[in-house]
Amino acid sequence: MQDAFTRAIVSADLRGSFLSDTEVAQLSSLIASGNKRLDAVNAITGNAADIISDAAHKLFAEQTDLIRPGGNAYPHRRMAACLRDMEIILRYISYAVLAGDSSVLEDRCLNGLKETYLALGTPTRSVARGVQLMKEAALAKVNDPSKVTKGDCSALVNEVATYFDKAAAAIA
Ligand code: PEB
Repeated sequence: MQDAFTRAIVSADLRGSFLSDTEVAQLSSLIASGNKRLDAVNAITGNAADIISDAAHKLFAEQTDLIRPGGNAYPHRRMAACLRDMEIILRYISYAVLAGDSSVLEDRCLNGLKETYLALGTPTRSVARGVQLMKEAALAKVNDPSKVTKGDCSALVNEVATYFDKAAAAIA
């Protein structure tokens, strides 16, 4: 697992060189925007239950077969497994946002996940759609200017979106 700092160090060490000016500049902007990042992590972490239930309701409204007999989210045991999976994926995305790096998400969550779903008979595209719907719900929370210092958070919002896209693409 890496974060933005270890990633820069590993890459400089592979070259056998000091950190480049660009790398130092990138890390200093990461530090300068650190409070925004923590606000984003907080927005996801503190609203996780809302984000998951909002996305799940939309997913089951769009794909009603999932919750009918024979569907992969039927009966309650499978529904519970589905909501739990969405929570696990969101949790790893929140770690990636904190680290400013997707390796924790890739190594500990996405690695082999599609194969697991194929073996279980869980429809992978439906899980991917669930992740996309969590992205919409999470970005609405991250973009919510109430209770935080107002400022430009577009770069951070774009970065957060990439972690959801990465997760959806790994499963679909
Ligand atoms: C991944 N999910 C399931 C299982 C595993 C995972 C390993 C099998 C074991 C179990 O049931 O607990 N576990 C999960 C994960 C990590 C991990 C993400 C990462 C570290 O360790 N069914 C649907 C929806 C979707 C869904 C599309 C969006 O119809 C999920 C939710 N996952 C789902 C379901 C099961 C499951 C298991 C229904 C149960 C399948 C079954 O038992 O038939």
